[in-house]
Amino acid sequence: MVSLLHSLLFPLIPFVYSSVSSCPKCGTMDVPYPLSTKGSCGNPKYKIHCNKTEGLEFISSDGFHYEIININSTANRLFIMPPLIKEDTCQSLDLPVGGFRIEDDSPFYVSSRNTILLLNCSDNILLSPLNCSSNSICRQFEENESKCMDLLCCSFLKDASMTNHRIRVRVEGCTAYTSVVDMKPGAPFHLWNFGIELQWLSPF
Ligand SMILES: *[C@@H]1O[C@H](CO)[C@@H](O)[C@H](O)[C@H]1NC(C)=O
Ligand SMILES: *[C@@H]1O[C@H](CO)[C@@H](O)[C@H](O)[C@H]1NC(C)=O
Ligand SMILES: *[C@@H]1O[C@H](CO)[C@@H](O)[C@H](O)[C@H]1NC(C)=O
Ligand SMILES: *[C@@H]1O[C@H](CO)[C@@H](O)[C@H](O)[C@H]1NC(C)=O
Ligand SMILES: CC(=O)N[C@H]1CO[C@H](CO)[C@@H](O)[C@@H]1O
Repeated sequence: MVSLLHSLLFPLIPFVYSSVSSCPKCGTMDVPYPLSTKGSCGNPKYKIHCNKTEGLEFISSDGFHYEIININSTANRLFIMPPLIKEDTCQSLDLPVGGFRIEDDSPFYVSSRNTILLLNCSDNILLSPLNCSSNSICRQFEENESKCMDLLCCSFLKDASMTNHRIRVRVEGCTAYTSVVDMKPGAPFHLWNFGIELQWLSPF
């Protein structure tokens, strides 16, 4: 009986295995299931990009590449680098595509642990639930990022009350942004955990 079972199951194993297998490492980084760097592994809905020289990258729905800093597959989270701010300006490199955006039907979303700092804002955005006061934490960032100094800035927690599929920047709105994960009130600047934390829904 055991050997009959074995002979029945054995030919199936390679097939079953390949349909749920995780992808090979990208450089030194593991690519845990369901993340997928190519069609033959992972789950295709969880596509990320392996650039052999740059490492793992998350690609937004506008085609902008964000470096993946680390992945926690237990918590279904990945942590990406906010876009750089263009030299001598206060403009995020992804400003031309309107900032960070993922499709509404994507299993990835911006987690509610991100505090977003919007920089170089114009006054017409003051109505929203943003903290643009002179003691907003974005002021501390400005002081450490001189290109954005003395321009209007705002901060907010990306919580459940707003869309978790985009961080918007635009000319005549705010032209740059960054994000701090798990911001503790009063934490000194050098302890801020800069990055955008994305979470993914399990594939079942
Ligand atoms: C890897 O990234 C570099 C620098 O951004 C780019 O020039 C190159 O085309 C990328 N390669 C792949 C395979 O994506
Ligand atoms: C992954 O996330 C879980 C849950 O938040 C946490 O307990 C664990 O320490 C994290 N693992 C790593 C390697 O950070
Ligand atoms: C701030 O934004 C305005 C457009 O809203 C832009 O013209 C200006 O160059 C930006 N400032 C900097 C320092 O990038
Ligand atoms: C803005 O943030 C600062 C610093 O966290 C806080 O002291 C202040 O009460 C906030 N203001 C508003 C209007 O939320
Ligand atoms: C590295 C750096 O520039 N740190 C500065 C950040 O801003 C605070 C004030 O909010 C300064 O005290 C730090 O020196």
